[in-house]
Amino acid sequence: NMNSHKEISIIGVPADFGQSRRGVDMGPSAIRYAGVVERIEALGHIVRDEGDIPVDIDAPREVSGTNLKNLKAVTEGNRKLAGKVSETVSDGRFPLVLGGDHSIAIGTLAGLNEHYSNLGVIWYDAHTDLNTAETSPSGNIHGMPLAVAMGLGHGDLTSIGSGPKVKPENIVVIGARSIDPGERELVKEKGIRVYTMHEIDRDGMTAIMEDAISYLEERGVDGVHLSLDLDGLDPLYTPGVGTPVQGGLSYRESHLAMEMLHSTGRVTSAEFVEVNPILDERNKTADVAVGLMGSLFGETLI
Ligand code: B3U
Ligand code: MN
Ligand code: MN
Repeated sequence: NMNSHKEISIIGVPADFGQSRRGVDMGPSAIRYAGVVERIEALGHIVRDEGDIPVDIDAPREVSGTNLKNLKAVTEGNRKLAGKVSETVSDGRFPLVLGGDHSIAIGTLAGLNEHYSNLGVIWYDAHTDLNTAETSPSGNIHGMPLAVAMGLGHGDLTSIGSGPKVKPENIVVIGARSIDPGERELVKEKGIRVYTMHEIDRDGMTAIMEDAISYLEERGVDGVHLSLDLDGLDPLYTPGVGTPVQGGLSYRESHLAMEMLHSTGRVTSAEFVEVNPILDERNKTADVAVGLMGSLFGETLI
């Protein structure tokens, strides 16, 4: 539709420091190869590919002596990303961030925080990403970004940008089915709205999305960020992810969710993360990611 054209900046983040499987740094390339620019331009939007945030992919890996792997590299990359995201919003453009592993959400949310005082966040993921160094079973920072955004975790990470980036009551998680004990406690303690696969199976995606959207509207959010981890979908549809979890969201549920988000007109930024072309089958996961972006930006069947 001609009245809702957006100016969209694509920001690639070729970083894999938040987890232990190499290859997710090639996610932005795989998503570009799958035709992201053309797909979104075809909807009438003005798309500018800003290229990639400079990431030192050859930085040495920190494997021992810390329960926060590659803390320095994750921190540096996220500082740069936060600056770029903030600049993009200043220019009146919609930031569309391509990962990279999910630790990059730390930088995206830090950048957005410069512009929103009551941001809503939709976290589409098999995991809740609410670990801290104390609760993490892996030391992988990609399992921590939502906690960091609430101001919980290592000071190097929480101090990117200023203050907490999102209020716990402004978060909705969709698709969770692998939740660590410390994360479960945090969900209860902070009252985070988590729609697990149980609720989605029981009520259906339509009801879940209607509930999620009206929940955020009742919170009076001044923007909505979609953080979509491709492992939220079932590995049948998105096998190219580092930590696949069976029993996930379907291709059809996910498109429906994106279409419903589009029709709210409220989404102000998005990121698509964890596409790992090394683990993928013929770029299937990147293709699915680009299809979901199409629906998010207004593609319809007729
Ligand atoms: N919760 C586990 C596993 C995990 C989190 N995010 C992903 N995997 N992609 C952890 O390591 O924190
Ligand atoms: Mn995940
Ligand atoms: Mn994640």
